Amino acid sequence: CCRRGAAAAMVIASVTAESNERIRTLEYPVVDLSWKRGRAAELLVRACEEFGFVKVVNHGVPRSVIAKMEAEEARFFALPPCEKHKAGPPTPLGYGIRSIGFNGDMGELEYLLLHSNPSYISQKAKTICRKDPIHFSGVVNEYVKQVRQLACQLLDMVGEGLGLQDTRVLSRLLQDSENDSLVRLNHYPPWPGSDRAVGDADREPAGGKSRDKRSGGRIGFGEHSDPQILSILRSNDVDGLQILSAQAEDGGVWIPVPADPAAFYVIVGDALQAMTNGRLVSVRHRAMANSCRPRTSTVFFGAPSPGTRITPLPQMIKPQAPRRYKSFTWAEYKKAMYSLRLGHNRLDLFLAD
Ligand code: GA4
Repeated sequence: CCRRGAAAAMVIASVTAESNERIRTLEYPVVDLSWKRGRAAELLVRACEEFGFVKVVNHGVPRSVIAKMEAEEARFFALPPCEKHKAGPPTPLGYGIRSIGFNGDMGELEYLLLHSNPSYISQKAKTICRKDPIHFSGVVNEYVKQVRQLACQLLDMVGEGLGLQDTRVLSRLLQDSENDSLVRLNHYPPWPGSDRAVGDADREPAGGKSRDKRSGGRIGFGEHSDPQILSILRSNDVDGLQILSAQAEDGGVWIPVPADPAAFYVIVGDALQAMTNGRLVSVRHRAMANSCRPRTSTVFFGAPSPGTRITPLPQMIKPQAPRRYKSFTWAEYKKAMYSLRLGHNRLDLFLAD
């Protein structure tokens, strides 16, 4: 269900979550990109400040592009294991099953992690899809192109909403020919235990087990923030995504975000939090794998080039908002992230003195 928040006029979707014999109504923001640009930009910024997350509808990515991508993903995950392993191991890119990263994190999923560079995808397609590599790379490259455009549009709106002098400063990072953006195809197999209620459950310790302590729900991909600038996620019609509310007063509540295959979900990453000097927050999120049906999700992670310096934008530093983060390159941040567990608050390592 949807309502317009009275004071904020931010469109909020609410979801009723049942856990521990309590029923709660939890909310997350929605922005319709067919609204007037200025208004949408203002609300987008508010959503990224308050939640670090927003669902976007009327996004303009053609349905045919999405459908072809979904079909290729289904085809890939249906391959025999030996064929899928030809794309792996994930070091860090490639095909992975259960194991996430290099430090012992585990999930209930299999995935294909690719660089978003078109020539990388075309090369990789030859190992992934020997029968028709050109078709595979054509479909993935077109999807990535469309979703990157969406990410750039959203970043320009963020630039406008923040009142930056150069509104394109963020989107240019994703358009750099050396940008380090990734695309991730996830497949969460069904859980024969049928659908379970997983609402505002206890927080899992960083890099924790694959069960949620309070709800008993099965965690597909554990709690973490995305390291990049902006992530654009889409899933099939199976629920699973949960975001951790950023409001300190509720002690961190998991908000289940119902699946909507017609929408994209936007996740603020650590690099954008750093560049906005903490004004936009990188949201902690996770994926549950509780459904009796398989869940698939596709995520574009928009990142700058390795040599780009991530530093709070001068306009974001004010007497009432002193500099919060050191300056670091994307390559330095990646080095730190791969040396740490999934759930680590890695941006804290870069706090200004
Ligand atoms: C989380 C966001 C993206 O899925 C990802 C992940 C990456 C990986 O799977 O290789 C990481 C994780 C993610 C952050 C910490 C490190 C690296 C697994 C992990 C334990 C592709 C990314 O960029 O960072």
